[in-house]
Amino acid sequence: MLHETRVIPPSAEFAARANLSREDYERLYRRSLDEPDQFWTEVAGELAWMKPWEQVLDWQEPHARWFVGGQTNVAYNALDRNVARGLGDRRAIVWEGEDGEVRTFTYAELLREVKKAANALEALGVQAGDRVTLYLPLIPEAAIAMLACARIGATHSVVFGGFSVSALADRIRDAESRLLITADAGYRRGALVNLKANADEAAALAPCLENILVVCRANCDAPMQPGRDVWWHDAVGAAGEEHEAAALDSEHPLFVLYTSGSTGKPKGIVHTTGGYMVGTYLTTQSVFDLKPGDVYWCTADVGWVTGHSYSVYGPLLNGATVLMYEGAPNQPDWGRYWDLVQKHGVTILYTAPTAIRSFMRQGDELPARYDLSSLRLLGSVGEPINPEAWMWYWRVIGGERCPVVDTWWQTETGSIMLTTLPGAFAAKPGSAGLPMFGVDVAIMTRDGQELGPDEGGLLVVKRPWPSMLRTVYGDDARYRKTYWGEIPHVYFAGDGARRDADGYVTVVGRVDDVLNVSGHRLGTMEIESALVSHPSVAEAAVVGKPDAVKGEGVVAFVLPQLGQSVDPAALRAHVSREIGALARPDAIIVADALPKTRSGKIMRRFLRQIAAGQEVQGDTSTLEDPSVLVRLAATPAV
Ligand code: 6R9
Repeated sequence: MLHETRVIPPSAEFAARANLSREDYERLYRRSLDEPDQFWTEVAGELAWMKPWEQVLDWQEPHARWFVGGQTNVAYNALDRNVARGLGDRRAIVWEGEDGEVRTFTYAELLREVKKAANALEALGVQAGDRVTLYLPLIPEAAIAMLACARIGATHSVVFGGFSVSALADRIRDAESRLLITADAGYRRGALVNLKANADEAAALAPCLENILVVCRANCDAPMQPGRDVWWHDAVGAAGEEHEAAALDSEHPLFVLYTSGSTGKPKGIVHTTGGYMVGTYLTTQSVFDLKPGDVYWCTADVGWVTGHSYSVYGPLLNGATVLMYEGAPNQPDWGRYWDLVQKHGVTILYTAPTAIRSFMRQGDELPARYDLSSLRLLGSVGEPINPEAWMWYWRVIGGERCPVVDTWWQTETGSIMLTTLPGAFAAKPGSAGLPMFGVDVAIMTRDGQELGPDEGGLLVVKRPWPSMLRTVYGDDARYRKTYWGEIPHVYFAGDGARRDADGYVTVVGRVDDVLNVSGHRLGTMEIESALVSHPSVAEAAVVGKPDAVKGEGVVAFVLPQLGQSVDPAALRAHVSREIGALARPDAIIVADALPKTRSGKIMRRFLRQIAAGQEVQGDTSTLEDPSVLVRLAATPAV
């Protein structure tokens, strides 16, 4: 990646029709930094407000309030506003199940469903400010439930359907949710995942839960606990079709989304109403060059931030037609995405490098069997994309006709922060690119020195932006410390990066103990806690190792309890149960000791080298017993 020199400009055709040119970007970007109040007033003014704001930004480091005093509603802006401007008959969501079932909702139909769901939530006693946890497959009801929460001012907390009982229970408890919305089951690679059974177990661990609303996705014979459990089709089916969206303060919490950090407990990232709405609205429109008639597909599940901002809120705020696909990319085979593109005439595709690398492994023949000529723009998100995968995506999927936008951002940033606008700039494969409007980034050293071109350092943001996180749920001290306490007066992203002479930023990966496995963030500490909670394990250290498809794989070094032996299959199953299958170790190395300093700190740096099969390099003199490294390197993984 260091030697990547290719530069891929957009085709003349694409550039000629693009919403934003290079001159537009330069003018608007300068304005967004020099006259931020005017810039954001214009953008936010394109959306509907029930009460205008008095002040664009109130910044009391590290706390920002945007569009202060204003009142609005994100669901109103995504639905009622679009229906009012004549888009009622436009398709809002086209959904395809893994089993091939298709359901379509126009904007008018989606609005009706969301109003009914909002009434049903209120009938269950949910009020503005309450938290509602969602644990659902990727079905239309997931978007409907999110929007219904937003409509009444309930703060949603979506937990990815692949998470385990204990991960779900932790998140319900941390958010103190009164209501859980789940489904009887979901389809994954042809099999049924029994979400309701997990929900029941989690409910037993989370006394704050009062009700469970259950969508029937599979066969509807899930056991229901009278007085607590309610079928979605009963509650929503019986609800009225009239509902007025709540006028919510601009800083009203829209959602909490849990993400892994460098310590054991996942953080509940809090996003609020006005700023998040404006940020996702503007970035979706400009980065994806949205036009009427586009069929836009972001493959992310709503369990992740990408699914929040770019499968639901951003595109619907723009009146786009969104494709949603429930299942796995290889069900029934690796041609499924290309079949979906062909069948639904997808024009914009936004997916992750890990998926692209999996497709690449299957060869060029499979995509060649499908008509992909509807595509006009491709996007990538979730982890650094290696130039080879970028080129393959551009050549084989995009037919050398579609620009590829690599987009860097985070759960915390709420919306895209770095990219090259597709019609405005040439892309440099492997480099995320230039800052979005209002985003003021720099590369710094740990002690806050700004670095020059091509110098590697830490990626920071120097001023607040509308869709930034506001706090960590229930732990503002952690918010201050993690994001604004590492380097004084700047937002610390936790990523290493460098910027070239043209201003393009290349993000190289995390600098903390966070792994990026198939685009999903996992804390090494989280996995270690899961491992040591197994009776056979005394101690564990987890590191990442480069993986050709997943980006990073999970390697666990485990020390057995005295007199016990470690069963790798049982340990993997245990991690799946504790966190979810995505955290299952790829390799387990059973050790008789871990490399520790005299003060007892595990030197993960050396473990990373061993995991990657490299020679151990660096100063081992601080280790209590350097011979541990030799033994570990000679131990085969199981
Ligand atoms: C949106 C999302 C955030 C972390 C982030 C970084 C990595 C995401 C990237 C990228 C390089 C890109 N990351 N996009 N690295 N290039 N285009 O993925 O949010 O799940 O919170 O992950 O993912 O390391 O810090 P989230």
